[in-house]
Amino acid sequence: RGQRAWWKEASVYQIYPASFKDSSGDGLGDIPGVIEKLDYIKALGVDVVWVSPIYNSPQIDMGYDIADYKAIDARYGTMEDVDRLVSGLHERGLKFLMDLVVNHTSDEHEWFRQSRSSKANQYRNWYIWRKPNFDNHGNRRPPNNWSSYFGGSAWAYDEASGEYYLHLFAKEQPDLNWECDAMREAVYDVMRFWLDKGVDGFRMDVINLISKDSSFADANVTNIGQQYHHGAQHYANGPRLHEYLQVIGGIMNEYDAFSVGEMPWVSDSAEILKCVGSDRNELNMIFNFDIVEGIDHGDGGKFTSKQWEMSELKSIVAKWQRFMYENGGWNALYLENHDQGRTVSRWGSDKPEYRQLAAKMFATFLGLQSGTVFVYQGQELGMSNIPDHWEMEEFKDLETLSHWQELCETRPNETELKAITKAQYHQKSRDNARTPMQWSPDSNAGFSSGQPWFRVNDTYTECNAESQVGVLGSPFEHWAAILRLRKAMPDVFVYGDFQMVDADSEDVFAYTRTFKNDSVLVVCNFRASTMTWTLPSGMSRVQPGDVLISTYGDVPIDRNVLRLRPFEAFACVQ
Ligand code: TEU
Repeated sequence: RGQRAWWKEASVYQIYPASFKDSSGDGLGDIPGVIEKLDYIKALGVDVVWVSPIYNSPQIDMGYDIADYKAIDARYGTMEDVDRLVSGLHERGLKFLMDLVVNHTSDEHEWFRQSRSSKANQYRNWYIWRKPNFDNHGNRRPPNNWSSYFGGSAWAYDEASGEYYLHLFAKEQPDLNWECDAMREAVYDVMRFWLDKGVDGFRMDVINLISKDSSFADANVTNIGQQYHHGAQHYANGPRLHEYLQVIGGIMNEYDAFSVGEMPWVSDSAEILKCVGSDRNELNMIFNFDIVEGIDHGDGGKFTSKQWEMSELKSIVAKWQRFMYENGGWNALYLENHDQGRTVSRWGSDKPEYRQLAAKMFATFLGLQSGTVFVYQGQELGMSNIPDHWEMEEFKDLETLSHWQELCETRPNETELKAITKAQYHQKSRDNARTPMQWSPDSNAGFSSGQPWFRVNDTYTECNAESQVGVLGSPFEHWAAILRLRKAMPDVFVYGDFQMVDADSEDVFAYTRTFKNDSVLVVCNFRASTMTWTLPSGMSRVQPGDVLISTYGDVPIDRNVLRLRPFEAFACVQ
């Protein structure tokens, strides 16, 4: 089923450049720092490296606000550094993905400066400008009730021209107007510029938001009492998305390049299949948000709590594993990135006695599914969330800080709510993923010889690369073994079928991967305690010689009943 392709067999490592490795001593990671660590990345066994944005940017949203698509931010290095990075990767047989943010630019991009300069400017139409509304009292109001992801209205008023521009994210991130032919050509030109330079593909930021419904109708009122509402129904997978993606797909095909699109706020599988179906020529794969925004976001949004349920996780995983297999699409597998809390803290345990076990269990759970595996820097070490005792002043992320500010302004005296919300930040704030990479037990975790831009997680003396690389049983070596296993058995682990086993268990996540007569059983104990698990009837008993990988080094066999130790996981041939 489905054609074979190099990108289906590949694994990707994501680098957040600010926090990866600082070579200059200014406290901020940089491109030469990435180059220093290429052998480390190679040793992990990935095939592709994706680096979060390194373009010239005022860094309002850590580079997801681009001021010049063809220039490198001096804080990260130079264009020559990028050339050296690309050749260093290629020499090692690795590919390079740029992070392309083309739903919006920075408000400091020349296109926006021009656009805002006058209504008559030829760039005016490159962004989305609308006249104000006025209420019954003659007060000026935004053109509609859409909220910005970072709080407040999605529209910002521009005094000079008396109009509003749209920004689905920060007001310093104006949305590009994809209805404008010249603007689209400029974006395609940017893509060609990088592909001509030798980059191997793109991770495309919020690519499903580029086509807005041109009526700009109000969003449904979802939060009674609130002024602004989530308008995704009017712009997530909007009317012309596929037309644009087919042009993008055409360019990617010319270069045999790789694409992964980030797609928040869409769940309709038929619609997603249109983006990734093998006959569609749009994108290779997408990141969906079903797990990371589904299982533990409360009704009141990301920073309200919801106890995650195994049954929900299972139904999400089974749905996408089956769906893509049956319909010729492809999954991007991820649990972490620069926007998410760390897996061990969020869904496992980061207690010292469990952290490594949980990290290895999640590696097994994710890494043996069907899809292209994405590993986020530090995930391979089992890095954890920022410690509970860190106070608000340690947080730096725009999303968290705007949420906190709004809370302090609107509910200043609700101490209990504030405490609950802070606990939520410690679970899900994007900052959890953005602490410096922990290279060694030396000062600043070996990340920088200067003062790091972000405080180093207290765990660095125990949790660091130096103590894991080459050490049997470490999370790093376990991840490397998982990635090797995929390479050694591509029929089963890349192209094989997925079937859930014992879907009713609340504690154990088990599945099989099968290709023709070959079948492998994967068993993961998600709990920090010993669990008894009975092999379903019809499955052959687990034999030591059949075990392909295990997190404890041996397997807990007692006929067909297994006593799974805390966070134990293994895979064995059936
Ligand atoms: O993220 C898009 C996005 O939807 C995120 O805001 C996400 O929902 C949230 O952070 C996770 O819960 C992308 C980038 O990954 C993010 O870093 C940028 O801030 C955003 O686009 C705007 O470019």
